[in-house]
Amino acid sequence: MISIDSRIEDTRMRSYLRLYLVLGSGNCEGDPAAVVEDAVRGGVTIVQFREKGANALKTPAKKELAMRIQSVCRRHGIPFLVNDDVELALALNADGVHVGQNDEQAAQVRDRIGNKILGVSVHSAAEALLAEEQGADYLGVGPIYSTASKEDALEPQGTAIIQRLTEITSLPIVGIGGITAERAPHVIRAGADGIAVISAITHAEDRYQAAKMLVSRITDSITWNFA
Ligand code: 3NM
Repeated sequence: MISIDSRIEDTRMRSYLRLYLVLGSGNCEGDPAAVVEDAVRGGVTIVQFREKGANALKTPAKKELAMRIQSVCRRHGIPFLVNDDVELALALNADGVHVGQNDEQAAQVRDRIGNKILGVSVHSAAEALLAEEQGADYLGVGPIYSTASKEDALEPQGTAIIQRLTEITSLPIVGIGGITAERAPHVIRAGADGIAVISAITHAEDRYQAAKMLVSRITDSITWNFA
């Protein structure tokens, strides 16, 4: 468990967002906990358990998988977040919750989770400002590029949305949707603190190497930013 006595500090949140792995059983051929292990060894800095889709596991199997993923995260000292399911996050004492626009209202989730990390998916300036007001710790912004990993994904917005949001909010931002090692530098240079991926890691032949490559592209872009 990440120790959060008060709301997470901005710089710590930004560093956690560097390489964000989102996954559930539907994204992985094998055991998702093994995918997480490889990915975290390769440099993933935060994990979100997102169990969605027609064949999504239901508790108790869902909870059992979440616990195994959480235990990998704890062993490596990185935050473990649960998508949408506040009940599950509280039952497991997860480090946080991520909600979308169609999930429970961010303000209500904030009330329920106290100082745990709260991430909110936003797609516009108005949604970003509302999320900030309602107590979000970071914004997930997407889809930046087209994605096959989310059934109800909106139209890709490109990196311009990230730049726009950095102008109106000081919240940490992670870009999501269709991000690959090649595209990661564009997302970082637009002002994102990090990138969130599903398929770039879960569908990679070598998940450890894929994560390593993503980290290296991100790190290079950040250096380039301040050079
Ligand atoms: N949320 P991949 S896009 C989970 O736009 C998710 O909010 C999105 O998967 C959003 O890295 C997305 O394989 C899927 O494209 C990201």
